[in-house]
Amino acid sequence: MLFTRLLSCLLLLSLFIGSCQTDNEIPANPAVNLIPKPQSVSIGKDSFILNDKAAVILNSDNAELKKVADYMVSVLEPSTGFPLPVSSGTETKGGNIFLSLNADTTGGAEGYTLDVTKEKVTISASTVAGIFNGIQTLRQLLPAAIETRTVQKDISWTIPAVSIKDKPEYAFRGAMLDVARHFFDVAEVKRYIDLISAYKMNILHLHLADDQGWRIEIKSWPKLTEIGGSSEVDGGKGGFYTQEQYKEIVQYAAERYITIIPEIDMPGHTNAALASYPELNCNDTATKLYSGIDVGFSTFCTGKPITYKFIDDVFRELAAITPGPYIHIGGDESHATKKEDYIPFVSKVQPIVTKYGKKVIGWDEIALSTLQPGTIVQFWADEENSKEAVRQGAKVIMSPAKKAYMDMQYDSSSKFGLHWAAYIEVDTGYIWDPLTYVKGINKENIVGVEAPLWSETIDNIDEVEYLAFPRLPGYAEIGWSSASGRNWDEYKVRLASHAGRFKTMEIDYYPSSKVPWK
Ligand code: TNX
Repeated sequence: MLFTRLLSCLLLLSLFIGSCQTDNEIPANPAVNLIPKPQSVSIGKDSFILNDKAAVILNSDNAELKKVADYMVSVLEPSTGFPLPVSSGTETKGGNIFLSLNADTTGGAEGYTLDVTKEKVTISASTVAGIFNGIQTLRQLLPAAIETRTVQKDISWTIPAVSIKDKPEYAFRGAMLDVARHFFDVAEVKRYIDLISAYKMNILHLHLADDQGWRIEIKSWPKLTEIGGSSEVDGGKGGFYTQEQYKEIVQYAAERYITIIPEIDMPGHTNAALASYPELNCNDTATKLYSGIDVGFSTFCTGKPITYKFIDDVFRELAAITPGPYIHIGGDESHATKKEDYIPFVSKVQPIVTKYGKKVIGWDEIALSTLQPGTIVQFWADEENSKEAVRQGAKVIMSPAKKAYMDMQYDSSSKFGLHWAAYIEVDTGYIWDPLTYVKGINKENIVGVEAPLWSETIDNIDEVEYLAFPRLPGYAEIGWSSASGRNWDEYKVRLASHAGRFKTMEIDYYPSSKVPWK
């Protein structure tokens, strides 16, 4: 069997250059199957074979570049077993991977070029973030087995000759994880960071507080986690991140060029805080912990000074451990807050955030209030609110629930998920353009795209993966690739070819019948 396979492989080799895989995992040239689709790809004739002699050569002794090289080795080493020593110098010898910082800024803050010839692999960019993105592309050019975490003996680590120039359409390409309805621990969040970074997303928004749980240690208000952190949907034990653990997540994300956006939702979605501190309630009585999935029943007491002292303490502590530029104040579905209280509340909270050096993000309802310059509105449901935000000069993050909510069921038979906004099959999730989705919200108004994942129905990382995959690569592509190059019939074939990667990465994806899996 092996002999005939090798023979046919040799025969094929004389027809066109491919790799002699003993497992037939890469039927097509992986360069045509990249997700997100690069700006330009030109495919050459030869291929590069990575072997145990390969080294990683940096063109400068920039410490950040060295870190990214070490990251690349940590991705490539476990499956290949190759040592891939990293050094810097002017060496140009064949057989190696070259990571080069250059002065060509046409790729912007995140673009890169990737050149693979028979002799060598070169990733160049003017920023280390660009090099990091090039490494994600390189992963996808290798056989899917590159993602296994044990040494694979019989694989030829072939990379097709290719010349790629690439840069993103949007600077903001995000995913959101609701760690409040169900808690996900540090290891689970790191796993999610690894998965989203493989598709070049650069934002992870963590929904850290809601009715069912408060998930971040606030040292000046310790009962938030002591009491508010102890519950979750369906009566589970909940959990929370200490500030040290949160910093560890932030650091892990930063090493993958991902910015963490922390959200403390208010004035509604606050039962966990209201259960922890009686004084935050208008009647000075703590509420009971909540483990259901209703929304819109809780509110801070917007008329009390202690409420703003509380918010100030929370955002002061959160800003101090959040290097990223944003803090998300929620603001959605505050049905228990009177409109005449909601509007001044949002006006009072924005300057608290900016006082600590952060930009405000809020769900689209906050546009009912006067937005401070620099505040960003996240469109999820109400087009009028979002257009009002634009009228006020705000920029918008596009997260339309009918398209981008990964907690929506694929169809009525989906094991997990809700369906209040829509059923979102993989094609439905892919076929939309942030630029045309809401008339009157145009390119100059949009910072980017985010796909939220609410966790009422999921409580471990496998269930996260079932809802996020295979939709998430599509959202990553909508954020990264130009709309003119996107079309479902072409994309679905590329997506199908990623099944091997999903499997070796042990992603529990939903095998949608819309995708022609091989
Ligand atoms: C609406 S989206 C919500 C969340 C729920 C979600 C469930 C948004 C800003 N609010 O509180 O978890 O629906 O799909």
